[in-house]
Amino acid sequence: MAQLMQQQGGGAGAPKSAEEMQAAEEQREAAEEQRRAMLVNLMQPAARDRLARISLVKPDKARAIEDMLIMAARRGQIQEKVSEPRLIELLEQVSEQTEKKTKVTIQRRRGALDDDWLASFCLPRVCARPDNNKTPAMSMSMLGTRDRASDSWPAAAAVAAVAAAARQSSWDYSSLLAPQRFAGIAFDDLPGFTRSVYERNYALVSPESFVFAGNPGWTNATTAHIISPAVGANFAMLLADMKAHSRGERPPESHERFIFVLDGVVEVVAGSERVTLHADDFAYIPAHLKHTVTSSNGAGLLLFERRYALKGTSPRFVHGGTQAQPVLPVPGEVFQLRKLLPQTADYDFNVHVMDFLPGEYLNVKEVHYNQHGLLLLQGKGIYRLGNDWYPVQAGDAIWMAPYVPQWYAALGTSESRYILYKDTTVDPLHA
Ligand code: UGY
Ligand code: MN
Repeated sequence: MAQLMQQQGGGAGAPKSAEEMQAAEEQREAAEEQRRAMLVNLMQPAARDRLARISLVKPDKARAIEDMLIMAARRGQIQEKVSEPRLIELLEQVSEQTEKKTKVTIQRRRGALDDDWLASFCLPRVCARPDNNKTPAMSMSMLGTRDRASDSWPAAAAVAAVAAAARQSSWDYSSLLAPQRFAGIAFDDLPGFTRSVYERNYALVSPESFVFAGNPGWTNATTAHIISPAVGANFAMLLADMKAHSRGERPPESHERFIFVLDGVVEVVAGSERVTLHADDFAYIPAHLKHTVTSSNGAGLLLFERRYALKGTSPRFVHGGTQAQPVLPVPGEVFQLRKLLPQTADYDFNVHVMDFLPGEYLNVKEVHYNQHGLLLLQGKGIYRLGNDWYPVQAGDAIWMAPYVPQWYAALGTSESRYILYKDTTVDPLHA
């Protein structure tokens, strides 16, 4: 032990006592253990095995990849376990970067973590999308936490492991003053923090509050009901996370259903029609029409459902692509408006898709008897609901009850798009 103390106690400062050295060793082991636990939660088993094999021959490279994954997790940029194919991509990127760096003689100094690397984990709601091309880029991975039974890693373990990793690399306060702080702060990393609010006549539900759970009408899929008649709405707004080989059955006969594809591909069979829908496509299935929604490889859906409220009318099965719908004139407003359902008296609601350039805002500070369910598909801005003003970003969902004052201004650097349920042809004298 004396020899060990001599070896390790060299350098500045008083030699460490045996107890101190033991405590330091125990701390190091605990930190390593927590790091291992975190990595287990960040990678799928096949990815872990591959990295373990790499570490046998290239321990430094494996360690660097682990550091990057931990840092990405720390920034809230990993929401799904890293798969083996994803890990292979990352390994290739590292090899390319190492190659580039060895070819260049003068190189700007970078930390252990390369920002390009982090960018590859970036979710649209965390990072700006300068390459915005009007294509909605929503995916289920940005729609927040799954239910407890799912495969997402426990936040407490992650936080503990991140803390351990930080401790291990000594006191590193550099990020407090680093330029990245201007890129946006991941508030949802703060314990207990959420932007979700529920008020008498509106709700803002941000993705960290979405709770996905099994639903008897769905096989191999989970759904999150964000709005339902339980809050006084005349409709339900839900997200469906469809895994491979999943299926959704029709809702009760009296319910009509609107499907908007956020991610992946689904097949809808409704009566004698069969259509394949991709991201940004939609379908409306009238009440009483038997149908199924299936996905072979998985998909993310937004659904609006309601009890059909009209009599003596006959809405038909409708489907299409959002971009193929004409932009409609909106006198006095600047946003681009598309309506996804026919504007006839057969439909008791419509679904609007509204695009705003940064800096554009609603001219009318609306107050009306129609109800809304909204999902912000892209961009960010400020939503006024009642007397409150909320910063909002892609992935956020909003419920607006009749007569709630509402207003939106698009901010940031990329275009904003939201999809909006709006009840129509409802007699305002009929509560
Ligand atoms: O049509 C509407 O009521 C829509 N302009 N409302 C909204 O964007 N909040
Ligand atoms: Mn409105």
